[in-house]
Amino acid sequence: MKRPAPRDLLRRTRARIYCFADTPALCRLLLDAGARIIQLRHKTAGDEEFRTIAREMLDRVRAFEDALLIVNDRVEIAWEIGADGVHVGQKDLDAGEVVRRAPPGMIVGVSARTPEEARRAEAAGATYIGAGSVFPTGTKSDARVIGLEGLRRVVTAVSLPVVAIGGITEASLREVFATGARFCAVISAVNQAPDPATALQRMLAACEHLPADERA
Ligand code: TZP
Ligand code: MG
Repeated sequence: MKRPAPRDLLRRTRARIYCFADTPALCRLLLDAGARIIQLRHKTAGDEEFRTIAREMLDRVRAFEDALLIVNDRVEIAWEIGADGVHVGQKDLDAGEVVRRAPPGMIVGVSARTPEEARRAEAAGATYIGAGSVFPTGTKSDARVIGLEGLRRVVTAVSLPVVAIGGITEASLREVFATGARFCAVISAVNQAPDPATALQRMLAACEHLPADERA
């Protein structure tokens, strides 16, 4: 059967924790634990190393018919390897240009801290908005905190699904999803946990008991 377009898979995905990996091994571990959205985020690798990691991660992701690989920042590599999506920040490429150049059906995620940025990204044709940092985080040194209220304002400003990010832990999932966010993006609370697979499984299970948001 033909694989649905990445955007359709994103709309349907029930695993509401958006994960990050910078190695194929971590990618596989997260997929095996139930992740269905993996972002390759690697700030320091050169393009050659990044391309190799991306290809290997895509191999792992393709072992699951409903899993998605989203590439952070390096859109050319994402297109070259046939990734499911790209994610760009406000300081990266222009969202409209990325949307115009992306293959049909590809996911284009755009970071936004304010309702204005979110509306602009929606008008440019983004597939989802990444909004944060919701809480203080040690993972991104230049992250500015928007809080739950800031997140709620972004959620209300657009009809796109919103991926909340920044300092989210198992304990804060309920209040973050209560803003109407569709996914929670989590780096340290999973990847730096003593047992990442168990940490992710606990978070995915916690999501199952929260009210479903049908915005996506
Ligand atoms: N963008 C805003 S906050 C952040 C990014 C990439 C880091 C999120 O990491 P953590 O460890 O889940 O706070
Ligand atoms: Mg970026």
